[in-house]
Amino acid sequence: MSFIKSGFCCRNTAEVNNDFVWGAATAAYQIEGAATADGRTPSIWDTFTHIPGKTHNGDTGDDACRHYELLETDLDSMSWLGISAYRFSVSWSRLIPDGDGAVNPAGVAFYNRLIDGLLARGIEPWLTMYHWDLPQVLHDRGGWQSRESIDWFEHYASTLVTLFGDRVKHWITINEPHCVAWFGYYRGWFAPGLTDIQASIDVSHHLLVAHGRAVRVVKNAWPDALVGISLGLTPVEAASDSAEDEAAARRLDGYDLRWFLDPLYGRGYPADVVRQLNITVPSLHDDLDVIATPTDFLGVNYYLRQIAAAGPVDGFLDLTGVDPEGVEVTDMGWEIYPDGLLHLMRRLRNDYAPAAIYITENGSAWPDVVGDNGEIVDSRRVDYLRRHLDTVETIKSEGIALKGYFAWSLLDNFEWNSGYAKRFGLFYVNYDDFSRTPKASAHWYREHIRKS
Ligand code: IFM
Repeated sequence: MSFIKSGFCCRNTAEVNNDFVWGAATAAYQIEGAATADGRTPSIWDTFTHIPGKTHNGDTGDDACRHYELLETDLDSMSWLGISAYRFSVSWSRLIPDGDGAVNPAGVAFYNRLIDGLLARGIEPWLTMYHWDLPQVLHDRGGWQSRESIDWFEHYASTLVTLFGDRVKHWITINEPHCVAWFGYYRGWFAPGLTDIQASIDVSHHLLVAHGRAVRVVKNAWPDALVGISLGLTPVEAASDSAEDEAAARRLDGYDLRWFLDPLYGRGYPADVVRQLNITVPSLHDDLDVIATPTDFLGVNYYLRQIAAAGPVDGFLDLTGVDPEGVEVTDMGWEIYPDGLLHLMRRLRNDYAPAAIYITENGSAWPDVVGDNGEIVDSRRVDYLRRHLDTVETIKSEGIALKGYFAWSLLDNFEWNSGYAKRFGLFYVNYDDFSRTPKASAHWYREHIRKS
């Protein structure tokens, strides 16, 4: 294993880092592996990835990065990196194999080892409750399309808070609900692979209500704990200043951003989007109040911007996405656009005024190669990081309540339908022997944290 064995330092990161949180993030299905070990049952992603043709190369998360097995190694990597916080998600079906019943002692033991191992190294655990891996047994009972999912999630959140709330003080309820709902239930790209617009709307609503219930669970049990949601926010710009393109951009903005932000911040669902989609918002009960339960922070996952033009390509949205010409893109084909992060933050402050903001994901995929000397010189990732962290400084200088930054990702991992072909990690994972090697970007980020 090529990972540095020394470097296990325990400096007081909060003191060194002026309270700005420097972190790295991962998600359970993308790194854990051990898909059938110790009582874990399948999630919808296990099912989906085993359907031929759903992922690049037929890749699955069966082994992923073997993090379940290599936990200590990964904890040591984090310690070496000098991060003050680690954002991870819990595999619901590892913790509660039948979805809403008894806990699995082996699952509890694993997450206890993780949380205790972080705290022993002076790293704050940031726990994401749901990063897309619904237990298959619950999907078979109606899944997120069923209103019952709200109760299942509340039970799951209560279980997490009871088990780990004495040590976990930072909670993220749901990661990127638009990916779950839009990509999983309308586009069909993600698990469970449905293509039904009304189903996707119902799912988005149940996710948001489930989020609100979970916020209440956390705050009732631990009033001092901080809780929020992580939204994937990809700002939209119009391809030109024509009225048609501006209107197309507004439609996409409504669907991708305002659909989630507006109800979370007490404005209900945006009426223009309801009209445009020609859908029925599920019956509401007191749901809008629950969704708008105050949170301590908004998690922002930022990667790129989108450019929209009027056009018939995207069915009900009546628009077409435009790839800007002559711009630098990552291995995902995503434009590198740090200014978009600044514009987004200004808008969030002006339109929604979150109590605090954390960038809970930001990073880039590149076709990394191991050099003859064993080094991975990922200069383009370093440049991406540097430019986005310069932007972070600008954002802070404008007085926006940005309190932390989590690099996506700690290590290369299973990139959903792109399988293992896309590498986002600060640490290179050799998928033959599962060794980890810090890339140049890990060295750069480490130094950046040290100097901050
Ligand atoms: O890998 C994903 C992550 O799971 C959610 N946000 C975007 C990342 C990169 O695609």
